[in-house]
Amino acid sequence: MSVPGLRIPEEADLRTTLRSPTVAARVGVWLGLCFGIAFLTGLYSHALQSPPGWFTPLTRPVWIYQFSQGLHYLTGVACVPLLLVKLYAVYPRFFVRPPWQDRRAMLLHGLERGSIGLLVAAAIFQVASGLANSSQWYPWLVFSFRSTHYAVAWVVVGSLVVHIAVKLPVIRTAFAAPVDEGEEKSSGLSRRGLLRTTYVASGLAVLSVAGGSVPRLRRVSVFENHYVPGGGVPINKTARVAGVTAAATDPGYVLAVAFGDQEVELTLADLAELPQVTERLPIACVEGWSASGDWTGVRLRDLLPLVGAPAGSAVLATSLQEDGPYTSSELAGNVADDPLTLVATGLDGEPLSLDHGFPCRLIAPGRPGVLQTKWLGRLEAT
Ligand SMILES: Nc1nc2c(c(=O)[nH]1)N[C@H]1C(S)=C(S)[C@@H](COP(=O)(O)O)O[C@H]1N2
Ligand SMILES: [Mo]
Repeated sequence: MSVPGLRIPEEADLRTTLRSPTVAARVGVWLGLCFGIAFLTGLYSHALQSPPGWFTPLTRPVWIYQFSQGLHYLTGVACVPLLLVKLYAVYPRFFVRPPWQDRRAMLLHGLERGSIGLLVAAAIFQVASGLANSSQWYPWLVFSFRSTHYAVAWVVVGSLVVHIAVKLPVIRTAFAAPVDEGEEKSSGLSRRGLLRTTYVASGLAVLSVAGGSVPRLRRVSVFENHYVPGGGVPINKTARVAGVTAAATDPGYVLAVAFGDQEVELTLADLAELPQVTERLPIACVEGWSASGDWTGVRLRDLLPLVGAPAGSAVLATSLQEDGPYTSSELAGNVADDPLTLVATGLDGEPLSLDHGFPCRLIAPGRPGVLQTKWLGRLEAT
């Protein structure tokens, strides 16, 4: 039955010079590159937060995680215009009529459609969930952001590999001819024009948020809100929101340091008597901003001998904060032993503020912000 005047369009009805493999393939290359970089940097970030047994975190250069996570975030943001234009260029394919008559062709068709459906859904999910997370909008009521974003990353990469393999002949043909081949002179947008607009849009999208890590770009980064007027390290979660104000300002505060059944309790005065160092280190939040500060405090490795823990022991750092996802973090042996890994009590020449982790917080090179535990209560060597 068909309704007069109402007909499901066919692919050929929707093809235009812009909605063509020529455009799709070119945008696809950039999209593949951005997804590839986001995938690798994402794997690295995930490994730091859920380290497999064989994994040793890198601590030099000190900005290695700031760099890799900055790339992760910015390539993800660059994907927004690229993905939209890519979908625009290929959507006529959505209306391809299945080859019902031929069972073999039907099977292949189904596989191809299935893998593309998976790829499109997974790619949209990655970009959307990453953006939501970076804007601290957490509609993650039923699933955890990190484990889901990680799992779906594998779906993207798997279906992308299949997609590229299947489309290789189309991609080859698309690149064999000049961009404007077969294009009639018209007053409308040309393929070159669309491609240029897409790349400019991606560049602008990156600039609109890059100020979260690149101070010079602050003034153009209209979507970046982690900027502290006058400079300095932003505050991710305040003591009030974390519910630690009472515990952190308790005059009886002590930092417990333990190894096996050995334990010492250090007051702030005890900490102040140990050798002090000041090091410039970045905080690089997984959510896409980073900032460096001059952190003053005691080297973590100088605390271990107080409880007889051998150099190179791994350390579990626990916050005074009771609930929340970041109340403790583990330091691999090489990180705990690093001379730049500090129990900080000062930032930028001032005593550490309550919101930055007073009485003391962890700061170490090459670590995701989520592992730079604030309001330390206990350090346990293992
Ligand atoms: N106890 C505790 N430590 C924490 C957090 C937290 O919520 N609770 N947030 C972490 C995150 S996500 C980041 S990015 C850094 C930010 O440190 P800052 O607020 O001093 O910039 O602290 C980390 N340490
Ligand atoms: Mo963070």
